[in-house]
Amino acid sequence: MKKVAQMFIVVFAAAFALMYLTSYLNARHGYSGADTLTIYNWGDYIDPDLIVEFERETGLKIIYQTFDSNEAMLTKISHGGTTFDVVIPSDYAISKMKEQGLLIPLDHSKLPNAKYIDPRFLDMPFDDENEYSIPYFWGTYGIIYNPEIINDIEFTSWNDLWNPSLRNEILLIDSAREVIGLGLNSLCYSLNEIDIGRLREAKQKLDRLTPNVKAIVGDEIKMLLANEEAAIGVVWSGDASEIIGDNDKLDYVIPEEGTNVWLDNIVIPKTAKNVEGAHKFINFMLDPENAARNTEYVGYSTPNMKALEYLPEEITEDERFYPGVEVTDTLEVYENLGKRMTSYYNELFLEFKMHRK
Ligand code: N2P
Repeated sequence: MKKVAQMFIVVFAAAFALMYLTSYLNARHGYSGADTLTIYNWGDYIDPDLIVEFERETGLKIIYQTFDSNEAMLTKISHGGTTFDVVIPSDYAISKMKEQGLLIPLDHSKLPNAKYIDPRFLDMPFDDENEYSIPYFWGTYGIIYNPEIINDIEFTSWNDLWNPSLRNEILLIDSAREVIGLGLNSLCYSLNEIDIGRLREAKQKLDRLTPNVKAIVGDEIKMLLANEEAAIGVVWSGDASEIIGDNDKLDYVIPEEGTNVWLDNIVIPKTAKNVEGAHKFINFMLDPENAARNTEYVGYSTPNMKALEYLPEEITEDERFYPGVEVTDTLEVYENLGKRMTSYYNELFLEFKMHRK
């Protein structure tokens, strides 16, 4: 009898532990189901009012988590143990996710609002016919600077960043592809360079930028630059537009050697538990009025043609943030460089960060 009681206690304890573990994982990894929708997005990349409205409209509860680089997002998703329903990766990351079988094809019959997307952003090489992805925001990567602090320097080139008078004045985004990319671009090499000699040369050149680098940071870069904590930032265009919205003394330039033009897209990962809800969410974000509100809030450039009609001209006619095809055609899109090269870029970036210490 005693044995039966002991067994009962063990079984009870195990069941309790399992229940506890499940609820812990639910909270930590955003496990979702039919009445929830788990979204994994870049930080500061959606108007929170739209989330509330979507919840009200559909009765779904949104669980929201953020990442700050494609690499961090890829690591988390490919390690498994998450059930995100909607994710917003960039171009080359989508090609990697496809390669790893991490995406579910979209059901376009459930996305009638996709017709508002500018065809210029459709059928991209990383996802022919938009089988898996729908454009969300796009932009460039360049230099934002405060002319009042740096008075006589006129920024036109990546190489202007190396000017010795800019000691401790530059903020960089904590992202491998971007920082290694600026080293490569300053040498007029491709952003998709795979030649080890050229990559090492770019890294050595970046090491020489170290005295001018004040910090390597995340989304706080916007607040730091708007508050004039540094004179220069190397940022994504949408962040620049938001910073300039807060402090119009600053200006943004696409350096003459060229830069990256990127496109972030909404996808549904393989592990999604609410594919129906994910389609509803994508279609909701594609609604032109919602897309326009999201654009005004986030500050990035919308690929939604119809949304442009709801936005003030001072936004849509600003060529710093809505450059024409004649400019974007000269810029480079990141390619998926494969596992080994990606690790090599990450390694170089880590070495560069160590060099600063
Ligand atoms: C938003 C970052 C956008 C990333 N904070 C550009 N791909």
